[in-house]
Parts: sequence; C-alpha cells; structure tokens
Amino acid sequence: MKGIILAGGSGTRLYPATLVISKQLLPIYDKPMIYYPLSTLMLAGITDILVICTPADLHLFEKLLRDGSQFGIHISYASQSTPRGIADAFIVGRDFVGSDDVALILGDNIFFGHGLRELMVSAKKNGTGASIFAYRVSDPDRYGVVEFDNTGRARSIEEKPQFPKSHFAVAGLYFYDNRVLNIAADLEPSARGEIEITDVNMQYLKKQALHVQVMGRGFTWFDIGTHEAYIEACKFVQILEQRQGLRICCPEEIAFEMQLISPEMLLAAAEAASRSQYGLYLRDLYNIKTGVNK
Ligand code: TTP
Repeated sequence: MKGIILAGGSGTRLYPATLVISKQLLPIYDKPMIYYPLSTLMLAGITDILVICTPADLHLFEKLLRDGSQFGIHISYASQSTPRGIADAFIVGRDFVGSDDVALILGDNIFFGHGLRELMVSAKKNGTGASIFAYRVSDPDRYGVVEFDNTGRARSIEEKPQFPKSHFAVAGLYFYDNRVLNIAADLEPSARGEIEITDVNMQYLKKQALHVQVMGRGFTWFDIGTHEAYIEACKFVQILEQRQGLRICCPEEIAFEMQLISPEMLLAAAEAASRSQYGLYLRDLYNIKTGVNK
C-alpha cells in the first residue's frame, strides 16, 4: 500500500502566520507539523510515501524530509498548482499510486491514541473498498458528517451540512482500494469549486464498499485549521511529552522501533540534532536500546 500526505492548501485561516510558509511546516510544540501525519503513516506500516504540497514550498519539504532514507522509508514529492480539493490527491498522485491501494492523510491532521496502529492495520486489511474513520466533535457542521443506521452502518455522508445528522465528523485519514483513482478522475467540482473527498466516500457508500470505524473517546484527533486549534495541539503535545518523558510522532523513534533503521542511524540522527532536547531524546533512546544505560 502506498501513502500520500496532502500538505498543500493555502492556510488562509492562519494568515499572516502562513503568508510565506506552508502551514504543515509550522512547529507543533517540538517538531514540524508534517512529522505527525508522516509518523501516522509509518505506524500503519506504509513505507512508500508521496508528499503533495504547493510548488513554492516543494524545496522546503524536500530539504526537511529528503528522500526518507534517514527514516528507513522512501519519500517522493509532487506539487499541486492550486488547492483544487482533497480528492485532487488522487489525480496529482495517480502515477505514484500505480496499481496499488493507497492511504491518504491530511498534512494538518494529528492522530493519537492507544490502539491507533491496530485500527489502521485492520483498515488496511479490509481489502476491497474504502475505510474511513469517524470522530465525535462538538462542531460537526465544519466537516464531512456521517449518519449511522441503528446497526452502526453508515447511512449517509454530507459535506459541511447546515443541519448535521450526527456529531460524527470524517477524520482526515482514508484507506482506499485502487478504484479511487478513477473515482477521483471522474469527479465534478462542488459548488465551492473543489473536488470533494466526501464525493469519493459517497461513491464507495453507494457501492456498499465503505467501512466507517468510529474512533472513540480514547483517541485524539486534531485538525489544525485555526489559531485556536493550532495552540491546542501544541499544548496537547507539550503536556503529554512532559508528563511521560516520551515523545509522540517522532519518526526516528518509530523507524527504529519498526526496525526500519539501525542503531547507528538512530545515533546519527541524535548527533545531527545534538544541541536540542529532541536530539538528547534520540541519544537516550539509543543508549537504552543498545544497552549503554541498562
Ligand atoms: P483545508 O483546511 O481545507 O484548507 P487549508 O489548509 O488550505 O486552510 P484554509 O481553509 O485556512 O485556507 O485543508 C485541509 C488539509 O488539506 C490541509 O493540510 C491542506 C490540504 N489541502 C491540500 O493540500 N490541497 C487542497 O486542495 C486542499 C483543499 C487542502
């Protein structure tokens, strides 16, 4: 399965912070925002990843993430000339996906919770169709909203409805079979001029091939569109990391735990960031895992 991180967009709600730099390059507490969706895909076991961003930001993403080999994965890049909509990921990324299945994650979405890896692995295993996740939010009208029937199956999905039929928003992490390429290619833009991921999901729903799993209250999902959401996400990561002394969504650590990189590569990453707390964390990890501090 291939993975796509959609990290374009204009970030207008975060102006002027995002006037000259991509939202997904802003730090969430101790690391760039894009590390979080990248870590999520890595936890799902996806090692071939396409980053889609604006043409202006391309060189910055390449500078930050390089070819991915430092994380034991392969990262390639494509640019989206205008923010045509989330489903555009499958038009821009068509050649990259080829004949594979594909997972898409939005570059400004953070997922955290015990059991996330298992949830994603089961979504990946679903085989044909699409697997998406619903999360209860207090403001569903800002999202794609899923309505469930009384057996727990999705009955409808509506994009930003004025009168939402439930509190369950569709989160920005989607697993699709290869049919998504043709579904996206045939979409017409919506009234707001975007090709909508909700229209993709509705096609799967019509084919009775849409699996919607609810992420319960043990999970955290942030969608960083506004200044308030931005600072909340920063605070969340800070509180969690300071309380536990463990970092979350640290791609070097995930790569090491998943045996994608060697202890020597972990040490090299620690040395490259040696003057920061992040670097010290990687160094401690190396010491513990290689028995230096047993
Ligand atoms: P949005 O939050 O819909 O848009 P945005 O990030 O550009 O922000 P604003 O509304 O403030 O202008 O996008 C959600 C995510 O998807 C975000 O990570 C950007 C990305 N995206 C693209 O890369 N291309 C697109 O065409 C769209 C619509 C979004």
